[in-house]
Amino acid sequence: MAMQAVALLITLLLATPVVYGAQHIVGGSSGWVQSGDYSTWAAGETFTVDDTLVFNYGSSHGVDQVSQTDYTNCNAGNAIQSYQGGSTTIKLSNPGPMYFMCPTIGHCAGGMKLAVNVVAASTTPSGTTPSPPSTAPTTTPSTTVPPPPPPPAHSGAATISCSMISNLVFGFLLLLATMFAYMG
Ligand SMILES: [Cu+2]
Repeated sequence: MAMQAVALLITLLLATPVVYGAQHIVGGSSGWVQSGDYSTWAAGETFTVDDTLVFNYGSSHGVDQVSQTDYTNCNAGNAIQSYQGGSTTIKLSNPGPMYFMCPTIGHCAGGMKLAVNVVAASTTPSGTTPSPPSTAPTTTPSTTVPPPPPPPAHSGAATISCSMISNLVFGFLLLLATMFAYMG
């Protein structure tokens, strides 16, 4: 029973996905489209530093990273970054809000805009918890390995005790000889 529980725990630990940089496919299988509802989509996701946003879209669309004001006003005129090409991967390098919109006229106003709030990796328990178990097992064996060194010290101690014993034996023989000399 206990073994089974341990085996189950190990299986669960191994099965836990490593959360180093999750990929968020914007809009899921629908992708980055004109009819998308990206505030609802973003609300269901947790964006952590080192995660990536993947925009998949048709040729009539694009991805502009914009300021909060430009996001609100659907202004693509001051884009921080502009992307085209149908597939754009953006790494979320820093915590804080990020705003995106489609620069095609009318698309942003129609809802083709995305706001994400990127959180630091340490503040999300779901992102941090899985990693310690993977490092803990590697640290435990390394602390158990060192013990081997003792042998040389032991042989040294053996040499010392040998010479001490021979000294003791020699001293004892001397004592015996002296005693016999007195008795004789
Ligand atoms: Cu568009």
